Amino acid sequence: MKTALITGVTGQDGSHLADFLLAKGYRVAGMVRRASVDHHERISHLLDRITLVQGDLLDPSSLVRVLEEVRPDEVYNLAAMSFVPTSWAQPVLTGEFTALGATRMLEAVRQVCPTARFYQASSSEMFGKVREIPQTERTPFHPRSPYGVAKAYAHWITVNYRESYGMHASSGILFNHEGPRRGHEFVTRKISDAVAKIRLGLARQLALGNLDARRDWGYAGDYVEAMWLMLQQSVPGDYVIATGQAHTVRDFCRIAFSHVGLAYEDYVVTDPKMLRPAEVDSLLGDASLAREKLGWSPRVSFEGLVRMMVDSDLAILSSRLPRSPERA
Ligand code: NAP
Ligand code: F7E
Repeated sequence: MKTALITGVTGQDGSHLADFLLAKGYRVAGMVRRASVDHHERISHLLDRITLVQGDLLDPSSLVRVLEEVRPDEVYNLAAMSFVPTSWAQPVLTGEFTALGATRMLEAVRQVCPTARFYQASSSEMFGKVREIPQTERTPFHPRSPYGVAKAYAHWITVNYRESYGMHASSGILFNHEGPRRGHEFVTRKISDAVAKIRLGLARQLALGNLDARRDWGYAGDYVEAMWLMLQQSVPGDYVIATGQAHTVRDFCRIAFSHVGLAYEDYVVTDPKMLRPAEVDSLLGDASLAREKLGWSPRVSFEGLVRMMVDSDLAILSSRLPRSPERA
């Protein structure tokens, strides 16, 4: 039985990856940071099957202790400050978590379990103001936010540890991936939640920023398989993971609202406060390398993803509504 350590296990991807690895027969440990109130909603269904260990990317000694305790065969470094707008509000902390956090983790692995295989959660945000379309593993980076800059650092330090120490360290350059477990601040979940609220009479309007931003959106459940596949290769490497199709925020709204029989134009308003100091206008990934070398391809379509998210939010909100006398 292999042992995997997941940092960021309470996040969207960490919870999907834990599901995936448990189904593969792994012993799974998840690193969590201390909070005054536990927020384990995404992993509540598997708390009796995984081990939680306390550690923080800011504290190197905690990482060493976690690795000594877990002794993992595979380390998935998913923890980060992952919300792009917050990275302008907290640029230094973003660098500490998202950039230096990766170095602290790599250094701890090098000291405690240097033969463990390491996965770094790199991001399409590193391409930013894109130099070519579509983006591949060879496309130069031009990040447009403190988050993107921090991820570019973390990406290159992973390459550097591979080249300096011969570590089995790989990066997945993942394009946006979503699903019912996505945080509410990200645009897709913000839309699916608002659509459900409007359909149920709980809200009247949805305020968004740039409706013309274009993203290559996939399903998170499909993308965690690619992370695992990278660590099963005899040779480590870097892989773009994407669907190869881009859609605008407006497209997402149109499909989400029409799924419940509404027209988005009647509800969506734009709010300049949601615009970013520097926007990533358009991202489109080419995952040919992952398809050829890993045998990976996405399963869920864009339309399927939008419908899945709206249906999930409708179910969540409906279950919280007071029951009418005739339904009781
Ligand atoms: P997420 O839902 O925001 O989860 C982030 C996780 O990181 C949470 O578990 C959080 O713990 C943890 N974390 C943050 N700071 C930490 C610290 N100092 N020490 C320990 N843990 C810390 O993010 P996600 O969508 O699952 O993304 C997973 C990773 O992939 C992130 O690195 C993200 O930047 C990257 N990525 C995501 C996408 C995407 O589209 N989702 C695309 C490319 C790359 P708490 O619960 O305690 O806050
Ligand atoms: O924005 C536009 C916004 O916040 C997508 C993270 O997982 O993926 C994610 O980063 C687009 C942007 O994700 C609103 O301007 C319009 O162009 O959902 P998002 P993101 O910034 O692409 C990458 C790959 C990561 O690595 C990150 O960790 O949507 N947009 N109106 C809006 N965005 C938000 N959040 N809210 C709006 O109201």
